[in-house]
Amino acid sequence: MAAIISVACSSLRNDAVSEVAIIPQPQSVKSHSNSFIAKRSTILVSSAEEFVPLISYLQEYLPITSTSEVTPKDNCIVLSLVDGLDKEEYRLSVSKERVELSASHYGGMFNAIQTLLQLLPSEVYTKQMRLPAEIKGCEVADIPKFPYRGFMLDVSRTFMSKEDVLRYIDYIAYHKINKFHWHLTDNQGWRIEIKSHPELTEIGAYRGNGTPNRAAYGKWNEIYGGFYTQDEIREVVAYAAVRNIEVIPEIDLPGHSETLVHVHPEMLCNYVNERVDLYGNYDKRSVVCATKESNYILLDEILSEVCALFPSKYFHIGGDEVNLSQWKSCPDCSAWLKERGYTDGHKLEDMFIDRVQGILAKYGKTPAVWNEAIFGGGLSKETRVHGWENPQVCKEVMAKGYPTIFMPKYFFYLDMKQSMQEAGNTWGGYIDVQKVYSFDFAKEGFSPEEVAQVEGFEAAAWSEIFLSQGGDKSTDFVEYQTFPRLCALAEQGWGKYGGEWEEFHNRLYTCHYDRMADMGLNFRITPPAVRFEDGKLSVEKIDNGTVYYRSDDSNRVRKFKGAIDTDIPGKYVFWSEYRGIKSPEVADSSRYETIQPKVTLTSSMPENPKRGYARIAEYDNKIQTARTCHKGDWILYEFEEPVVCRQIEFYTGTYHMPGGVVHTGYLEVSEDGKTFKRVADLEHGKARLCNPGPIKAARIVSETTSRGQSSVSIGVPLVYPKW
Ligand code: TNX
Repeated sequence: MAAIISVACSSLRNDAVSEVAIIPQPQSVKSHSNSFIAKRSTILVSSAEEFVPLISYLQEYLPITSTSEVTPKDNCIVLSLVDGLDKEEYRLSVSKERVELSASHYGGMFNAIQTLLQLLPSEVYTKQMRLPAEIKGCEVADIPKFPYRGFMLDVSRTFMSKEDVLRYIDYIAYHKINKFHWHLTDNQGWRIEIKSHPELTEIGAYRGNGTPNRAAYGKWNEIYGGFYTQDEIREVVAYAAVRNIEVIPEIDLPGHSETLVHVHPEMLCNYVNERVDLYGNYDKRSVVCATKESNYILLDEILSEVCALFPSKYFHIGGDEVNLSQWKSCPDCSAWLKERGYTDGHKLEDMFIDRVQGILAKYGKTPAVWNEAIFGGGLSKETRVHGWENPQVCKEVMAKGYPTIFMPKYFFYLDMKQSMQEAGNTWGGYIDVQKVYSFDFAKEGFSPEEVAQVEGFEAAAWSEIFLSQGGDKSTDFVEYQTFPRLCALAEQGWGKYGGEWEEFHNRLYTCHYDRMADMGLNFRITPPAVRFEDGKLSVEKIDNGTVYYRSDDSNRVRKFKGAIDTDIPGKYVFWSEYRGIKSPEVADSSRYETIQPKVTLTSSMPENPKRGYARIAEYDNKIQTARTCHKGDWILYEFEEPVVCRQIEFYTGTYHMPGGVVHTGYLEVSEDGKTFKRVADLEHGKARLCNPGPIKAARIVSETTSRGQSSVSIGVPLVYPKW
């Protein structure tokens, strides 16, 4: 599968020319055999004032002394300020005598340094580089194609500490990502200190256990969350600036504002929400009223402080997924529409965004928005639009003349699953690193003139499910979801100067895996591909891990050495491992085949008529209750015939998505449909039985009253037949 392209990373032997493998691929790179050996005596030289912060940055990785005085003739690494190069353009030249990095601007020099790090052994990323060390011989001339190469991190849904954010800034900087879009507020938490409104974080930064913000994922009994103080925000902004990264804040308005309106209920529309009840079904209105004048005063107070913290010209104000029905139910908002003869609620959105645009203008900022916000037509053409729905929408945005960031969910949403059996969302499809790399303007019908209008790319780490997947180690899961998909995004944004997928993939696993391992990243390695033909089960390695397997018959882990003779291929599970990092497990597709024995569903909870219980007979996943579960509630599955199988799973919530679950409870099964035996406790709303006896009926029983969710989703039983 992986083409053998001569990419070598290990140290040079004799005079062989080792190809350098840089990610993202530079515009031009010529390898040669004259490597430079960095020693303790090597001197780092720069006389340019602009590059001063970069000297200490580089010294963190390469422990050599620096001078700003006379440039020695040899044994030196020189950062030269030259004329005539573009903002992020650079040259890098390695010879036996010296290494020279040249740029006309800070960004260009930072990029040169990143390339330099990739010419060193991967150990450089541990910050414990031993000297002497080889810097591979080459001449590089490089410039990115797109000025915006972004990474969006959602810290509202899953809070990440300042330290974690700083770590992330390092990771993305290593990939020449130059924009950090910081999604600071959403329905699930307000993460930025506002001095004039301390209540926003005092109340809005925490969820659960009686706070006004409903908890998720069964954390009902905990108060959890966090926020960044203004000093911490300044620290992140400054840290990012050293790393050529501009931080763009987002305060998501007027929708996705549940936290804001929970802290300030007076910002809500003028009607009472009938859904609030004693069981913690919080008022889930998420939209700021568009016609209350006082809202704009409050927003001005908030936004003025945020604007002052971020030097970036752009300020992201959201504008996505506004639930217009909330404005339509509001007597004031609907009167506003009526007076003007409008029926389309988007007109209110235009008015709202226009008002916020006016506030930002006072503080010298230009808005950035999600693509839905521009279709009313009121936004100035300077507005930067993040096109997230699909490439076609991006095209429409561009046709209107807006600077556009490409981030269609089908390619660049890092919350999507990387393969069927892994955790993640699915509504943008499965996205693995190859899919990210596969985005191609020509294939999507863009002309070269249109491409010239594109400002850049962005990958989005939405974090609704991070907490539930990683628990206390949720940041590990963020890393897993981000890398190496972000490597492919970086390549897209830089200009995709490399070859086809195989060539990029080769650079990735032959060299970049080591770098990511030394960075300390918990990245995803590609599992092997499984093949079954003529009674022989084999796997093909996709990268350079070692392949292991085990079978259902024994738990012994074995190294895969050659095809396995079997007539039950689904019994075997394979994975690869590289430097202690394990790929997801894979198997022949027969392992995942399920059967659908006839079953009826009843429950002590009334059904949502639109997603009723009869759907279970069709094995349709859209089954839902009309209310949350209380202690003692049950869900009963009755099979027409007793089911005999090798494995069965009963689950609530959406598989891999733990919202709408029976959080604490157990499963009982019955052979005769009358007497039940408790067999398993629920974990994340699920229970799995291996090789159970015949099952005529099964029942999930809730042991707690769930707070903060308004319904339970009921999954269809997953029944895996006997081999
Ligand atoms: C849609 S994309 C959202 C986010 C969610 C994401 C989950 C966008 C502008 N809004 O609030 O986190 O889907 O995939």
